[in-house]
Amino acid sequence: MSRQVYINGKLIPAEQATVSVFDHGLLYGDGVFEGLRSYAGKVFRLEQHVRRLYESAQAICLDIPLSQAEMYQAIDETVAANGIDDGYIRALVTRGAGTLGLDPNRCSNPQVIIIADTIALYPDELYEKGLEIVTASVIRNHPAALSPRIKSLNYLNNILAKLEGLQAGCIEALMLNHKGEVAECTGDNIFLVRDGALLTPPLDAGILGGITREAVIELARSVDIEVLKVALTKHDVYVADECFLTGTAAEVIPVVKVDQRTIGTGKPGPVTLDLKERFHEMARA
Ligand code: PXG
Repeated sequence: MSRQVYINGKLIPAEQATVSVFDHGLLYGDGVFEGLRSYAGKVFRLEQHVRRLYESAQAICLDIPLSQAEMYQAIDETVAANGIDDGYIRALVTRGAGTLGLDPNRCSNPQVIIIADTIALYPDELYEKGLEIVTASVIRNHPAALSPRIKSLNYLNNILAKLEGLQAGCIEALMLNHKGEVAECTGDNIFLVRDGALLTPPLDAGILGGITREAVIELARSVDIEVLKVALTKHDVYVADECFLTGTAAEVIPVVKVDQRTIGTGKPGPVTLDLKERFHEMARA
C-alpha cells in the first residue's frame, strides 16, 4: 500500500502530495508544526499537541482552516489510512502560496499537511549506556526575537546547534539562553536530579513547553518526587546526580556526560531509569 498523505482535507498518495514553490512555508519558513507519536495506533496526548499547534499558529497570526476537533480527526484518519501502529506523525500548517515578498497577507490557502510514518528510534544501547552531549555555542532564539514556545517551520537555530553536536560526535546538543542559562536541547527538554528532586528550566528560560516534559513532571509528582522549575546554569548540570532528556521521539533518555564531565556515577541513575520506565508504560497504556 502506498503511503497516504493528508493535504487540505484529502488523503492522497505520497508521491502526489506537493506544495507550491511560492508557499511561504518554503520561502520563509512561515508556518508551524507538531511532531507526534502513536502507540498501537493511538496518538499520544493528541489534544495537547493540537492545542500547541493552534497556539503556535495564533502567535504568528495564522488561521488554521480547521477546528481543533477536525484536526484530531484528520490526524487519526491519516494514522489509520497508513496502517501505522507505532509511528511518528508530522502535522504542519504553512502560510500558503504568495508573492515573492514577506507580506503574509498576500498568501492564500494555508496548507494543512499530515504525514504518518514509522518511527526511527534511537538505538537501545543509548538508553542503556546514556548519551554524551555538548553545549553548543549557538544560543536558543532570544524570546523577544522569536519565542521558543512557537514550534515554527524555521528550525535553523536548533539545526546549527545540532550540527555543532554532530561535529563533536554527539546526537544532541545543549543550548543556553540569552542570559547564559540552560534552556533545552535541539529537540528535547532537559532535567537534572539533585538530592532526590527533579530540576528543569521554567518556560521563561526560553524553551518549548514539551509535552513529554509535562508528562514526566506529572509522573514524578505522582510518586512524590519534588519537581522544581528553576533557572539552571551549566555548573548545575555538571554537578547534578543525574541528567536526562525528554521528547516525543526520544521519550526519556539518560545523559551521562556533558562537555566531557561525567555526570553522577557515569551510568544512568535510579530516578532516571524509574521515570523512563514509568513514561514507557504511560505511553503504551
Ligand atoms: N524542545 C524542542 C526545541 C523541540 O523541538 C522538544 C523540546 C520536546 O517536546 P515534546 O513535546 O516532543 O516533548 C522538542 C520536540 C524530530 C522531532 O523530528 C523533534 C521534536 C519532536 C518530535 C520529533 O526531530 N521536538
